[in-house]
Amino acid sequence: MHTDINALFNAMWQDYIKMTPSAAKVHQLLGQGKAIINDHIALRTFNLPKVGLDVLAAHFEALGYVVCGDYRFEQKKLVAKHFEHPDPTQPKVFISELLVEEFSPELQQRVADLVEQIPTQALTADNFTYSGRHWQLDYDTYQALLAESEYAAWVAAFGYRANHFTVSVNHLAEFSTLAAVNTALKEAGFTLNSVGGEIKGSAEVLLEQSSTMADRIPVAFDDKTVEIPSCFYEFALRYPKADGELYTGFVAASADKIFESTNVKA
Ligand code: OOG
Ligand code: NI
Repeated sequence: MHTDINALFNAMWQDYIKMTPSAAKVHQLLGQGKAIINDHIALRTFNLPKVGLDVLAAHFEALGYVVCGDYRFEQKKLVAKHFEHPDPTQPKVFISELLVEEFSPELQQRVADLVEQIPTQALTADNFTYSGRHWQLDYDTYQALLAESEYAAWVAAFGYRANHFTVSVNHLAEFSTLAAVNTALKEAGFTLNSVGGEIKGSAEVLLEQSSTMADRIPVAFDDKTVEIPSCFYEFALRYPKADGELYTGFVAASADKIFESTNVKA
């Protein structure tokens, strides 16, 4: 496990921008050359004991992160938790896991076959949270997973890495509303996730979020290389609670739609 929080996030960012060619352009557009504060990053996994949410969380808990909220997504058959660091300038971490047992026996078997291939020592290695996939995967298996769960297919194809970074709009010098951020992104040619509207949430729930649709990159399956959705960029604007401090949680109804930023089918 990493002992240096900045080293961990730098390595995760380097991996993320390889998966997300548009991220560097978005970064330049919104930051105008200045540093950008990340609101949060997110990771995905399957809930099998070997590699469940807790296994990923351990890499962040070792650096001082503590669990601060949990969330359930009935329809997508997912649960998630979010973690915060005592230093509020460090990104929050949102980790979800697929409830594998709620799917068909065929999906359960396919996922078990993937997870079994992860070498045990990889799970605690420094680089696990940006190590990608640890298994063979043919295109038919990807398609079979996709038929039941976009999420399962994404994890199978991309494995363990940040599926998005999130710009803290509160900290941007040039933009003060999420609508202004969205307009700048669209004018620059980026496609936003419009599921349930471009802005998810509101001042009333203390959090507004938007995201790009994931980039598409060529992914090497065992039998062929195919362009599929990889990772996306998110934008978050937080509002103060009654005590004046910014809300630090997530909003399940909004998160439910952010997950769809990696959908293959519109
Ligand atoms: C996570 C989706 C939820 C948020 O900020 O609400 C989320 C994912 O796509 O893995 O990131
Ligand atoms: Ni997010």
